[in-house]
Amino acid sequence: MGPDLWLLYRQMLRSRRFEEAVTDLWEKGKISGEMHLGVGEESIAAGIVAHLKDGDAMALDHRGTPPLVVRGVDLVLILKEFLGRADGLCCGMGGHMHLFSHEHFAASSGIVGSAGPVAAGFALAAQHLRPGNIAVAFFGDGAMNQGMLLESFNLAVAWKLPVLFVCKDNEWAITTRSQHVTGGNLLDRAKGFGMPALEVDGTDVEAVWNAARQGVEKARKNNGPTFLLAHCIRPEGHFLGYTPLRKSLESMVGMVGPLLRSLPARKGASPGERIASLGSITSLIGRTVAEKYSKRRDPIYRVRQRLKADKSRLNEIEKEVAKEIQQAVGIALS
Ligand SMILES: Cc1ncc(C[n+]2csc(CCOP(=O)(O)OP(=O)(O)O)c2C)c(N)n1
Repeated sequence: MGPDLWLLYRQMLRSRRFEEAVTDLWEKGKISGEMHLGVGEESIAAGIVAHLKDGDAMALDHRGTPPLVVRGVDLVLILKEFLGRADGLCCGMGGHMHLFSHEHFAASSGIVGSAGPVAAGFALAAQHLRPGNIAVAFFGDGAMNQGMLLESFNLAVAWKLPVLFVCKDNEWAITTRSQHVTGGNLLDRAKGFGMPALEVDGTDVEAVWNAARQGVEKARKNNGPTFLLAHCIRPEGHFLGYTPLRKSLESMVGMVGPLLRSLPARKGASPGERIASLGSITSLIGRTVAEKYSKRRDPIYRVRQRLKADKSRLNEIEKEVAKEIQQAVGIALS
């Protein structure tokens, strides 16, 4: 049996609209500090969380809002937390990066890579106290170079812990291209620990749902962890108001002219190296622009295209979601 795409669409849209509302509050100065959004990775949150049941746990990174929204954590409590209110989810002390919901066994942290050990701990507890329950760890490709995450892979395999390790791979860690600081390939790295590793287009919610099902079923049967590499995009850049994205784009554009003019120069790098630099700069510009403006890899657009034959049902869901978010914002601000 396949996923209920209507349900997944609703969940993804709830997350997107919620983060748009958060963006609005942040831009108005009502939310202070950095704000890392999960826009572009709603399909990963929805496709995975759809398999979770009561007693399952989630360990989240600094971009934890989509899984919390999709898991059913009270939106008003999350918003109040972001607003720094004492009646927020964590008494206004956690902000958007350090959230905890006891009811949902969910914990997030801004310490890159910590989702691994936290999920392993949740899974160890489940193994002893709630057999059949599992834990999911969500983290980025940057975290894959953190020792503690790799140590948790090792223990999860050695102790057959019921964990699904989910790497949301957008190929960047702030301003660092992951490929420049990563040896080997991530799937092989996970396999090196003796863990099954699956790769999926993380902007395709159905593909994520199918891959997650395999890992979750295996973990529930006490057959140990699975690694899921989900490729995704981050149209907003690292965090809200992330000028380096625009700035680096401007500076990259500025490099094209000099590189072109240098092609016939007799001194300096070889023509092959110059052409390669030009190629990598132009492809980086193309990809950055495409991620920001093209809908081709927008997970919400993609799933909506598959549902568009039933316009009235889409309209109904979109209206309901808009109303839910509007009401949550209204209550949180009141
Ligand atoms: C242990 C640790 N080192 C460094 C940082 C600073 N830092 C915050 S986010 C980030 C990049 C993380 O990249 P990735 O894991 O790919 O997640 P993304 O932001 O791309 O979702 C870094 C290095 C941190 N928060 N924690």
